[in-house]
Amino acid sequence: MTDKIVILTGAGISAESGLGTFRDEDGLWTRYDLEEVATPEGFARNPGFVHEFYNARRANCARAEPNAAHAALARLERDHPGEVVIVTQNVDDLHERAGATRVIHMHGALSGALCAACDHRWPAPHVMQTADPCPACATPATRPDVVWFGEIPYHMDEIMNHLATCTRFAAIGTSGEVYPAAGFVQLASDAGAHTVELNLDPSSVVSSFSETWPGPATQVVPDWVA
Ligand code: BJW
Repeated sequence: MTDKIVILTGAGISAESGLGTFRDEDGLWTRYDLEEVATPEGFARNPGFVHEFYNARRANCARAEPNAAHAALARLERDHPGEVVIVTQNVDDLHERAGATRVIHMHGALSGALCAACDHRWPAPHVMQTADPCPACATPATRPDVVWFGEIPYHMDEIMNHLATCTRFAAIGTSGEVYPAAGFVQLASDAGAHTVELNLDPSSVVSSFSETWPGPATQVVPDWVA
């Protein structure tokens, strides 16, 4: 039987590339109120502030480079053709820039713009403003194409199919605080997969995993892949 390896990644995998996590001591949610920058209601209240937040994140992402953990996963995919799928909660593009090709962005991407009026999508400019008109319907309702609290994550049917048929599941650099991603380990386990957590600190769902590899992603992921 061939392996199917589903890898869930979170902010921790990009931390050593200089992109902040959300819930760590110096994380984004210690400096920003998530209700204001990561909900549709917050965006409706103050779209300019939300655009500033994401414009800064887009600029940071452009400056960041993939690290040894991203590279190790790209190598795993190359060495096991057709067996590896990366489901990332991250909105950066560091997996792709490291060479991974099968990447599902369940929380969207900084590189995308979305029209809140007609759902048209297009590549985001470096600096976005609410007044930017949608190229399809001309409504000035431009928003980042990311998934906020209360919105439905992208590609859920495809992800559920992968989880139901995987033989191995790994979660890397994610706190297990946000659903539905935090529930994936249980779904993979129910499907009979061997499950591994690779994280700096134990996540909220660590007890659901068969095995844990504690440590920074740039050290533990290359070792796990080897
Ligand atoms: C390292 C490291 C190093 C650091 N090496 N590791 C009650 C119960 C259950 C669910 C809910 C509930 N109330 C509400 C909900 C639903 C809600 C939710 O989960 N809320 C919780 C707060 C309770 N979820 C939603 O609303 C989601 N939608 C939804 O559920 O729709 C319903 C539905 C689902 C499915 C089918 C049909 C319907 C949407 C969630 C959207 C989350 N959006 C954000 C923002 C995205 C855009 C952006 O980036 O700005 O996504 S919030 C933020 O959290 C972001 C992340 O992707 C997400 C997860 O964070 P992550 O990646 O885990 O980061 P951290 O900071 O939390 O953790 C980092 C980890 O790395 C730590 O563990 C560190 O130790 C580790 N680390 N350095 C290795 N060097």
